[in-house]
Amino acid sequence: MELVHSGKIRDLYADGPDLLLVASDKISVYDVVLPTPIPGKGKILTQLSLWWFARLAGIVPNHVISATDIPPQWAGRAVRCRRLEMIPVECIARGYLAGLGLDSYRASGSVSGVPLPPGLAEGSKLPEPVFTPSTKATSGHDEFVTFDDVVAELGAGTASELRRITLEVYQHGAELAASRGIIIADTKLEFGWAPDRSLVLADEVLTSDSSRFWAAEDWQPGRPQRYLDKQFVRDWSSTITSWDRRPPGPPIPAEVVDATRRRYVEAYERITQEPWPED
Ligand code: PZK
Repeated sequence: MELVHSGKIRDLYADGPDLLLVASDKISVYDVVLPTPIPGKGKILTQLSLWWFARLAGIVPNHVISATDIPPQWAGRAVRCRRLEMIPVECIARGYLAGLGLDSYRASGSVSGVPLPPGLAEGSKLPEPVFTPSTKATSGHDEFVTFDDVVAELGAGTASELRRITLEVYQHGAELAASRGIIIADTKLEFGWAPDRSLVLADEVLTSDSSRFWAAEDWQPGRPQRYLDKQFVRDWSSTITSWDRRPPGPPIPAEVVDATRRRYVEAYERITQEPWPED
């Protein structure tokens, strides 16, 4: 099969007219992929994304063709999907302040041109979720763009639809997750056009690799939040004083791998309310 795109964590293959999105067990912290995989991570996140796609199908059509018509070496961690014309805007919804959104707020009081009230802290809940689109800058890092920039690039109709659908997906997902003890602070969605020019939700959806998942019981604005899944790896890596957070990262000890795997399973089980079958 032809590799069409290789990301840090996932790969994209062409299979005739279809694409196969294949998730690995790789994990990154501080944007650096570590040399030790988390066994099962690719499967868990793929199955969680599929669960959400099915749940959200009433809000927006998606690119999934099959989760089972997959070569055996990728079983469970690949999705066969329709090839779309991808929209070059990352559609981000934020309900809480963290990451680059926090940086932007501190610098300007706004994110993607959306003014936010004064006095918010790291991890604060926003008065209401906001659409904060970004584009891949040439530097490789994402750059916020305003809604008007999206209008200029895609037209007012498409821009409004993307904002509406993104906020609806976030609202629905965050509400459901919150009822199960998980705060989804923000999420990044990717869309494409089908041949009939309808908008289709692509990539992965509402996983902890495309979103910030926080344990609701630990949430406390005014400090960096604890991530539901990666926190063990982050905490352990911060004890490796010889690592400057540049590649290559250090190998992860077995007990940190196991604890991290358990957190991925826990997020899957809390959200879907189904036992992870391979646990
Ligand atoms: C597509 N990516 C990003 C994700 C990678 C790269 N349905 C689609 N049709 C056409 N293109 C894409 C998709 C999807 N999804 C997605 N780039 C193109 C990406 C994962 C791994 F290497």
